[in-house]
Amino acid sequence: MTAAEANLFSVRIPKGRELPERMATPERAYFNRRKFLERMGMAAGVAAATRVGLASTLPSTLLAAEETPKSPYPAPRNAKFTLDRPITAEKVATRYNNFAEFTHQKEAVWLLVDKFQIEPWTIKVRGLVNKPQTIDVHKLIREMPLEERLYRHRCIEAWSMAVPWTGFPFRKLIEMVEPRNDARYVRMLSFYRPDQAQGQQQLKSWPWPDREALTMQEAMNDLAFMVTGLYGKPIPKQNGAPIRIALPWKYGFKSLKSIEVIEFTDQQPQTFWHEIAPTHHDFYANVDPRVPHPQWSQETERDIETGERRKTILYNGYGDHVAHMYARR
Ligand SMILES: Nc1nc2c(c(=O)[nH]1)N[C@H]1C(S)=C(S)[C@@H](COP(=O)(O)O)O[C@H]1N2
Ligand SMILES: [Mo]
Repeated sequence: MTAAEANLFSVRIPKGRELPERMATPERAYFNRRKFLERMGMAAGVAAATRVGLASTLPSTLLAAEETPKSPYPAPRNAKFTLDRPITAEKVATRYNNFAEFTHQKEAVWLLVDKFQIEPWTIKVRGLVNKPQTIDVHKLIREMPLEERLYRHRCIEAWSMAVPWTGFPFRKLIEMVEPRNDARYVRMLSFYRPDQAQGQQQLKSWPWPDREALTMQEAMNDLAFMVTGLYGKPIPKQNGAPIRIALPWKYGFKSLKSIEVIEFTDQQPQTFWHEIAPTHHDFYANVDPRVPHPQWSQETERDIETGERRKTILYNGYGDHVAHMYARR
């Protein structure tokens, strides 16, 4: 046996399940296994073994590690979507959240998500489609063309931010499952896990899971964006990991987080906030400064980073993309 071979067989091969916790989490998407192997002095061993025809005797875990695809983050930015204000600081946007499943205290959501399990995660697609299916979210991320988009976000509570989401057009997923001609609405459901989300334990009488819906035309609009990343990294739990939607022309409550089910229907679905408080949340919920909330004006909004107030714009400034859909209502 040569020195290289001896070296190879004396190395302890890390098996997948023996990986430290930090590599077994979604952050493994960042983790460059090739570099890891190099640091361990193993890549050289693999190369040497291949040269001397030993590859077939190598443990398959080692070869599989060589083939692990690299992280899709950060994805290329789509230059079509520009902002009229600075990007909100990452620390602000990831520590000021609306996520009732955990708490109503916006500053505390990020501290309460530890027990929330996002691995594994599947999306069940059902209803009026030719190809109903259950999709693994990692598979979806690998197969969809990821891009980064800078979007404004406007909450019905009159706060706003501007962030770089990473994801893919909702339309791409819809085309994949082939909706039938009688599909007129798309309904999305989030999770119900009171053991992992203390807000669901406390608000027992609420109609969980949170759910939202769009017309087919809205869902197919170029702006409707399925989000899997934020600030060039996998999206944090508090912002809706592992997959949420961003609908920047609508009030924030329509942008459902942590989506588990997508369902195609022919009837307009009942939605979560509409059911809780119908007078405050209409089905469309398009940002409109002329229509006040029952308790406050919607004419201005507050930037969550600077505290600055600015004028709210119809459709949150996205009229060029969406106004045509509402012209004859
Ligand atoms: N599942 C779920 N999705 C949700 C919510 C929620 O409570 N639960 N809140 C909504 C509201 S009101 C807003 S403003 C945005 C906030 O997203 P952010 O915390 O990433 O800023 O998420 C929306 N999606
Ligand atoms: Mo919101």
